[in-house]
Amino acid sequence: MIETLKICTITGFEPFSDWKVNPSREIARSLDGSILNGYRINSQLLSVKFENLKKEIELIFENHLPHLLLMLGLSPSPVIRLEKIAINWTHARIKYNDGSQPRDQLIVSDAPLAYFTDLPVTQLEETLRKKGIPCVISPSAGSYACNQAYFLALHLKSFLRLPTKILFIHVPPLPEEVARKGTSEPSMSLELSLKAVRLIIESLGSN
Ligand code: PCA
Repeated sequence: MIETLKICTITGFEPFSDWKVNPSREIARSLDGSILNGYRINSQLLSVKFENLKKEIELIFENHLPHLLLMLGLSPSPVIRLEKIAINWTHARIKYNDGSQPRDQLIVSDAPLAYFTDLPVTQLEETLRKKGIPCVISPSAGSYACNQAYFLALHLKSFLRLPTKILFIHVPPLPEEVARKGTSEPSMSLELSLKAVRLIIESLGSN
């Protein structure tokens, strides 16, 4: 049979800071190998290592050249955040896992200051909220590893004129992790965050 499925790559991050489990990695892992709405999904793990991220992003395009690239990360926010913008600036409040802590730096010199996603965030936000999943369009993916990875992916797409559609989605921490830490941070179950990502893939179609 002729393979007509398109490729969707989902990235998740390794744990960092005082988080022992990163839901973005768990979601990416659990969707790996599945077929959804005409997409064959593969998942890729990204590190929270400042110097490694560029190579890791390049390898995604070299090895898979996905039609759709959904990048996931953890953010201690009460809702799912659809990141509209990646900025060309890094300013780490906490250390990366490799011990580095870049401050007030461009991510790529001689590159634009920001990129927008080319996916319809307004429509996606509406879709999730109609299904009872709290979600907002976010104007900032931060200035740490998630924004760095998002910017690098959107920059590569623009520089090489790749057709890949790219979106970064921040998910809240897991309730089990917040319980372990004993803080009053917000959380969302893995099931609900996973449902949100599945709904996004389903509503994007495969065209
Ligand atoms: N969240 C961090 C980095 C890795 C992750 O899952 C961020 O928001 O930058």
